[in-house]
Amino acid sequence: MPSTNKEKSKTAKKTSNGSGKKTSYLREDLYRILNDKNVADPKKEPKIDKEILLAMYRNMVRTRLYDERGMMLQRQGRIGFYVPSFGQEAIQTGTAACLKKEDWIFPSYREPGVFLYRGASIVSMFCNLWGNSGDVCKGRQMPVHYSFADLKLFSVSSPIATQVIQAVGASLASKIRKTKELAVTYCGDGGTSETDFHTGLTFAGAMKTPTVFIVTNNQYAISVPLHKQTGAKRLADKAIGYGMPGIAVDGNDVLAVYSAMKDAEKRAREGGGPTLIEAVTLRMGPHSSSDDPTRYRDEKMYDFWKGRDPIVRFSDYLKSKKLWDDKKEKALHSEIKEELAEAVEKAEKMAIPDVTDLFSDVYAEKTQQLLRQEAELLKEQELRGKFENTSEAFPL
Ligand SMILES: Cc1ncc(C[n+]2csc(CCOP(=O)(O)OP(=O)(O)O)c2C)c(N)n1
Ligand SMILES: [Mg+2]
Repeated sequence: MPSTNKEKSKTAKKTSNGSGKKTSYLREDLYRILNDKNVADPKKEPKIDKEILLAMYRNMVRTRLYDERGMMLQRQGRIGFYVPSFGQEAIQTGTAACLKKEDWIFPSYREPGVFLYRGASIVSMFCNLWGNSGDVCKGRQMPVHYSFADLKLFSVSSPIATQVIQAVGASLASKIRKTKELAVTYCGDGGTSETDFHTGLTFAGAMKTPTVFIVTNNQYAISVPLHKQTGAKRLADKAIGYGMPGIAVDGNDVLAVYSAMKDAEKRAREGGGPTLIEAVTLRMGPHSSSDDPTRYRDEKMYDFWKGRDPIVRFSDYLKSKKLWDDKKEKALHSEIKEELAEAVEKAEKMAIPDVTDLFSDVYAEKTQQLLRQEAELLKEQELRGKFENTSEAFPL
């Protein structure tokens, strides 16, 4: 079982060296199961059914290919905006794989893999990117702001860390109702500087709510590097101040992420209260399709993390267990690419939302003011002709 900072609180050592050896950008305090050669430590290796291992691998590849498709659609000018999660597939999959369908998920905007693992419709996710009539939110949300109430996947919202307090509220409700459902929430390293993060963890610690806080430390908040974000050496150490266990894991080692999450999930489910998991990785893509990371990122650090691709590492592990091979890899890629192509074709064909959808779902019954505004807009449409989608550029 991974030990938390209750038992151990090592700070990160400076990892660079001037000996001519390749510089390591990996903190030494991280919980790891796969070593540098991608071999699992037999003492720590979690017991995971073969079907689950393969489902996890599939989800990581599916997430990567979904992200690639999202970026490509944006570059082709077919959608306005995209936020990729390149390099963060192990964090999303390793945590999602530990949850029950009754559990609540409050994601950030960089967790498409959590939606996919949970079974969200890929067509519906693409419809959100187009903001068309097939989108759950009928085009009233930003792209990548997915929302699946039936899967207990709370709507993504852009203001950083707002989901943290929402998750604590949901898990407090579950504690009061004695349902054994837990709530998991994701935020970034930048998110830990937000008031909502502090408020959420204060309440969770004091009320011992069944919440798991996943902090994806991808070392940047847009262009702001971690050392300018906080004076803390380890984000996992923030847990101490709120009276909960915290653990820092190698976010590119899906087995380590899974083990830390299993431990947190068990604690929450059995009434032991919340846990903070800091999953350390590097954001391998741009912040969003509007960003150019080459203007600010440390290229040596980038190259280092490129050599630690979580998908390659997991595939090496699965190959060593005789569960995977190159033929299966090829088949998986073509199957997923076909699935994505079909989903894109379906989603792109959907009509734009009806203009009256601007006024629906606000209240159970439209107020006088909404009715008046709706009538005005319809009159305008009569005069000018049907409104069309003219959003070619996205400002963010
Ligand atoms: C409250 C708030 N402040 C600022 C922003 C602008 N903003 C959008 S993303 C972002 C960076 C967040 O970084 P991090 O939490 O590390 O998550 P990451 O993008 O790395 O996944 C900022 C500052 C915002 N959306 N909300
Ligand atoms: Mg970040």
